[in-house]
Amino acid sequence: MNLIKNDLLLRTLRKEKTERIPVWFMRQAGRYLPDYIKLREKYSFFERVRNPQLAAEITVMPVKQVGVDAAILFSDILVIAQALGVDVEILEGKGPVIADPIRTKEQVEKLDPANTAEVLSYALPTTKAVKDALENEVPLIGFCGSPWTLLCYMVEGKGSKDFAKAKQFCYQHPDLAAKLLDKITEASIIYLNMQIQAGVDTIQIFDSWGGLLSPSDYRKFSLPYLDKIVKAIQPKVPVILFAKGGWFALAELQATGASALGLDWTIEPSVAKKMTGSAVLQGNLDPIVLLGPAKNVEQETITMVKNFGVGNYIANLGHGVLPQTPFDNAKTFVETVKNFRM
Ligand code: 1CP
Repeated sequence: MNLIKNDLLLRTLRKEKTERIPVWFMRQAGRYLPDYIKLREKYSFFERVRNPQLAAEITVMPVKQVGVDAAILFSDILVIAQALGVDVEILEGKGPVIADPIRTKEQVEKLDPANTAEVLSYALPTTKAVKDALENEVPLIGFCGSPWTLLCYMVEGKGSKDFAKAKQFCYQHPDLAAKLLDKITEASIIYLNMQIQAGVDTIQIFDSWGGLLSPSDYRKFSLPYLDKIVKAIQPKVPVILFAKGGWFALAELQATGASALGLDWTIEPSVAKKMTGSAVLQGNLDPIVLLGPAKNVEQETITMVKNFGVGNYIANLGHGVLPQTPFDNAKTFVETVKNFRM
């Protein structure tokens, strides 16, 4: 085991004391980075993901250029759909598209988690290439989507404001939905174990569409599957659970035993603390603040870190950084956190 020089994130996840607050941000590896946008002209999205050297180069960019305290593997949550045998394309400006969405019993039965290690075999050389490129400077975060969020894309076939078709499928065929969620869970655990074997230091699970469910439906369609993944992974590396819009489930997400809970910007730090006691919290600046004037970025970031305080806290945005974010504002966000002392 090589020691990581800047291990602020890992120490915070273990609830140890740190000199300052660690900072990284969701979707930091791509999108708004000028050097990434240049690469996009030459290679398709999944070419970038499956080529270890390219994926490593993109993963390290925000560490070198923006100064974040952790790297996150360059990939996408949709690779789990591919592992199960579904064709997924990522179209420029449109996001994920599945030509043949999952809607029937026959389709669900055909999905096979047993092929995961083979379909996603590039994850091993890629993760190793990333670890080499990082030279033990900062920890590497591996990730997957939550089974519920994956179901949303696999049934809807594309991004959506309300994922009405995906939710309708769950209400009409709850048993089939449970089967699909089980298969996604199984593939996700295999994939996360591959990432851990190749050297990731921690895992974040993105339940990006968790907030579309009512609390009781969340307990049906999301929480049990997250719980299963946390129970399988948390004994090996710390798990961060991020459920966008899922503030109502914070106590239940904490009860899974995950090391940290991600927050979006719709919850006050004091309220999140009240709901979770001494949990490690991560978040939660509105990513749209980074589109505004630099002075406001600085002020809002200071207010955020003051309210969370140093200790048991990881600074982040409340959701992914937007593609139109000025590079300098991303940097101001990171530097403001790094310079902050209580
Ligand atoms: O930091 C990083 O960028 C690391 C790599 C990463 C991660 C963690 C990508 C690359 N995607 C993701 C996760 C991801 N993908 C999530 C969870 C996080 C979140 O909620 O933002 C989700 C919901 C997706 C699905 C997805 N893939 C979308 C969103 C579509 C929608 O419904 O709003 C999009 C646009 C993609 C494509 C994609 N994935 C990643 C990038 C950089 C892109 C954009 C395509 C490109 O730049 O070429």
